[in-house]
Amino acid sequence: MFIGKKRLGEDIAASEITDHPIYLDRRKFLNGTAAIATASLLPFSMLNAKSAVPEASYLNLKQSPYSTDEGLTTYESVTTYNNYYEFGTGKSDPAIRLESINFPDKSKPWRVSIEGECDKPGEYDYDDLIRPFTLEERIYRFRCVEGWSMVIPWVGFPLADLIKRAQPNSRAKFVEFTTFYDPEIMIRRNVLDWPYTEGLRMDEAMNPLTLLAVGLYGSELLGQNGAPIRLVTPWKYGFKSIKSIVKIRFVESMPQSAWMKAGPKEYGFYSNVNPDVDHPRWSQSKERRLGEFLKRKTAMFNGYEEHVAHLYTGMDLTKNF
Ligand SMILES: Nc1nc2c(c(=O)[nH]1)N[C@H]1C(S)=C(S)[C@@H](COP(=O)(O)O)O[C@H]1N2
Ligand SMILES: [Mo]
Repeated sequence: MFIGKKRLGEDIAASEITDHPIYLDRRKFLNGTAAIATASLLPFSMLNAKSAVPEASYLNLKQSPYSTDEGLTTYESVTTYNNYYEFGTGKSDPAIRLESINFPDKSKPWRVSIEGECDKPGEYDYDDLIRPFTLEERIYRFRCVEGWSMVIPWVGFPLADLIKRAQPNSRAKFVEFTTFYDPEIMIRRNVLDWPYTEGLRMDEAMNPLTLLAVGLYGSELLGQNGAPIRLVTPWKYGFKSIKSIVKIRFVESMPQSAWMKAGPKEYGFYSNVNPDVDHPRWSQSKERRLGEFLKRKTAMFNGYEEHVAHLYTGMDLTKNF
């Protein structure tokens, strides 16, 4: 499905691995111990799939100037500590459940429909959808509303690139996203009104920081991280980054997200990371970076102020939370 797909440690000589442009630099070994370094030279079958990046799906990615150089959260944490409520509310539920049911099944087509107020709507097979776009690697800080944070090397392309091709018309003021939904395989808890939906204002959607991610750590997304394609908006709380997208719709009025419907006093449309605006039930001033012991101060817009503050000029961010 992807260019240059190879399985690490299976058919690549150790010398070749050392020269690999994406993985075998400091990133692969970040938080990495000698044990992991040694493991990468062992046959793939002997690896713990969770502690090593399993597959190099994307090679020679363009490195994004928007990346942070902060230390990465381990691949293991990124792929086993998740929120994906359709598959359970425990942090390890999505990884366990999605591995056991093999979701999404790559032998089945994944369709994404582009709809609403645009001149070029259409329903695309996933491969056709992403083919026109240049994939890059972007290392973003990620902050969950629950108070933990990570640093993740995403692979993706700007949502703006896709929007330009869809040619939204003048009535398109917002973009609404919808997650795949199948009650047969998803846990039918009544936490949320499924399918999961999210939305962005058009200028937020067009902002160069807004990414459609198809991978992380150079590898294809796993089900628990929202395969095959999910949204990433690094200046917003994690719940905006809707997973396993099947629909992108241009609309005139502000869409209701699944979380707004569930708790309008707790979850607003904007959900911008803001240490000064608390969640009604807890403070948002600090965060715990996964893998660290001490909490750190949360930065306004998650540290992306220079890129996004202008989007909210004149708005009362206490009311527009
Ligand atoms: N469809 C869907 N998307 C979702 C969620 C979800 O439950 N369902 N959880 C959100 C929340 S609360 C967070 S913090 C992030 C977590 O992304 P990660 O598990 O890849 O770190 O996904 C977001 N996207
Ligand atoms: Mo979250």
